[in-house]
Amino acid sequence: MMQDLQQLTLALSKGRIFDETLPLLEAAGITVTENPETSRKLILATTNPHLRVIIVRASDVPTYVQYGAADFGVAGKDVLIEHGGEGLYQPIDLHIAHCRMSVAVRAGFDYVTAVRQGARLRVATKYVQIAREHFAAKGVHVDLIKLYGSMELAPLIGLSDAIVDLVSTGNTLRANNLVEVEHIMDISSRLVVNQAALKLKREALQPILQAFEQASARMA
Ligand code: PRT
Ligand code: MG
Repeated sequence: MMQDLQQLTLALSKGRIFDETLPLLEAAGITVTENPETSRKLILATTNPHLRVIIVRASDVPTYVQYGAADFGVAGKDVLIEHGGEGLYQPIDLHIAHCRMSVAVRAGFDYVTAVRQGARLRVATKYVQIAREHFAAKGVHVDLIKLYGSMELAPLIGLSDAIVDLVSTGNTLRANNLVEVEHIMDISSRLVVNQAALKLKREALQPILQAFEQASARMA
């Protein structure tokens, strides 16, 4: 494929990542001229004729960037760990879309005793990589059950003893009578850049990366 060394494609997901990336783009003097919440378009123009934004699922951002279909993108640390980061250069923590990865159980479930007794714990999660590493490091034997959403339901309905999920305000856990019993890691979103684009399109990318870096340092 012939590389257009001027044209840049930025992969974002709808919702919090798009919303929280907008101020960073503004800091680089760039406005996205369409709103993904009201438009059904998946390719959005910006005020910079050399930059377009594509809208993809949050967990697909690293894949688009890895294969060079997008030159760069914004993805949560959770998504990047699960993807593995192959083919991605990760230069900047943008300090946006903050949350934490936690273990939660039904209120009243004796997690400490369950873990101490060494019985296999059933853990439902979308984040199997993170969960596997967390429990392996503790020497806790787990059966991981992969889910794609609504993890909070699993302990309530007897699918699992615990969940590994993202927590922000804690409202979702509280509403479902679950409690956080372990904090695994803090999560924020990072800029990811295709490794070939970083070399071939450095001239076009550099000013945007620099503006992102400065704007996100102010948010840290
Ligand atoms: O929604 P979809 O299935 O399309 O994909 P996604 O959930 O991966 O995307 P999105 O846009 O919801 O999340 C994108 C990124 O935002 C994630 O990869 C995280 O890095 C980050 N982020 C920050 C969060 C949250 N905060 C968050 N609170 N992602 C998800 N949540 C969910 C969480 O899973 C739980 O269900 O919100 C619920 C808990 O929120 P509280 O405020 O009730 O605690
Ligand atoms: Mg979501």
